[in-house]
Amino acid sequence: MPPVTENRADSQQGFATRAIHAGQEPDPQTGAVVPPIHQVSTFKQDGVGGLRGGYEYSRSANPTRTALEECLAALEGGLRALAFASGLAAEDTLLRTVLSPGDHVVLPDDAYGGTYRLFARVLQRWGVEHTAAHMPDATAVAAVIQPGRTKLVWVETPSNPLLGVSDIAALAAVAHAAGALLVVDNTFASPYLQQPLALGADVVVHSTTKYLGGHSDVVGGALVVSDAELAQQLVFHQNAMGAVPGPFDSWLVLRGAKTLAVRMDRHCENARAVVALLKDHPEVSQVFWPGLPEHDGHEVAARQMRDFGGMVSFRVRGGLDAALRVCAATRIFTLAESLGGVESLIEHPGKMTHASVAGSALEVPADLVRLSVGIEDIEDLLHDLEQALAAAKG
Ligand code: P1T
Repeated sequence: MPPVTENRADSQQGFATRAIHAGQEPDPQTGAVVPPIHQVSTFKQDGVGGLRGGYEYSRSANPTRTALEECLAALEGGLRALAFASGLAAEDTLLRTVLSPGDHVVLPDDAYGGTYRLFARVLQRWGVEHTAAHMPDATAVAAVIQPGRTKLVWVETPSNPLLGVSDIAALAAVAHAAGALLVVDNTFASPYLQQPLALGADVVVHSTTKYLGGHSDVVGGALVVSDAELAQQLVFHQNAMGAVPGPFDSWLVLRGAKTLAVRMDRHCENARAVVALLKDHPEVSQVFWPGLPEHDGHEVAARQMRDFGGMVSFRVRGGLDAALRVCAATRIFTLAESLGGVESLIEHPGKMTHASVAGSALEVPADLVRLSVGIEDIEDLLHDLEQALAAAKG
């Protein structure tokens, strides 16, 4: 396994330059300007232990995955990134690296349903306890910390699906005062809009399935850290647990990441226009988007994010059935789970992505609809939403 090295990207470069070049020098043998897909499981040794490029077996490390990991570390301003087969695989590896039976974690009261399910249905059986807290309120988080037992504070900001915004620096202070790690799931913002490590977070988690991949054609995950010792522990567990992405999936995420900056700008711009339509629409009772001045977390978001993102949720005045009718009526917004791709998606969190949190502190309103606003022509998106909202009345 190659040693953990500081990422080689020049941290002085701008974001878009790093996205296109970090970890992606032209291939030294052929000059190929894009890193090759090293579709290989094992590497010839020149005598036992004589590794040519530091690679021995692709679960431990693979050059295409290394390229992705170096790029992700550069984008988050971290020391080391690790790529995984999915966002949940990244989460599981992190949790079983840093937690032991008897430990306690603070979880958000708004988060991706699958993340909650991992804690409530899997880790709990291994003796890890959790308490859900309202993460935008750092005082409420401090109040549920169990001194000596709480090892980790987990936050999504913006959160899925209610777009809550939490103050990363404030939560880092609360977690660190208790000797706990602060983990930030940065999936909704992407590293282009928000850099949690610079704000004091210890670990950044990504579902690279979303904005980083950006084209709804790959499932992947990542962890990014600044601390060398934690990096070493994670590298060990990544190999020991084995939930790694293949070379082609690594290559797809890397290809997607190159255009993250321009895509995110357009996602944000389109979301802004979608919110303007929804806000005054008679069938809509509430709109969730951190860019709205009346949003509880607007000031924090304006401080810690570059822009407000492409995810928008709203409540439909007519309740559950009306919300389901809207979801069924769009023509350009595709009814599907997931988010962050170039195409616009619509979904009903209560019955889809967040069905697993029904009855828990994370249960979402039945009349809630979530949009992943894509980068199509905005006139077409607005027209589609207008006609779908007309279906709300039935
Ligand atoms: O799906 P996967 O790559 O395993 O990532 C899980 C995950 C982690 N964190 C956040 C904030 C997420 O939104 C997700 C996945 N979310 C969806 C599939 C969804 O539609 O919300």
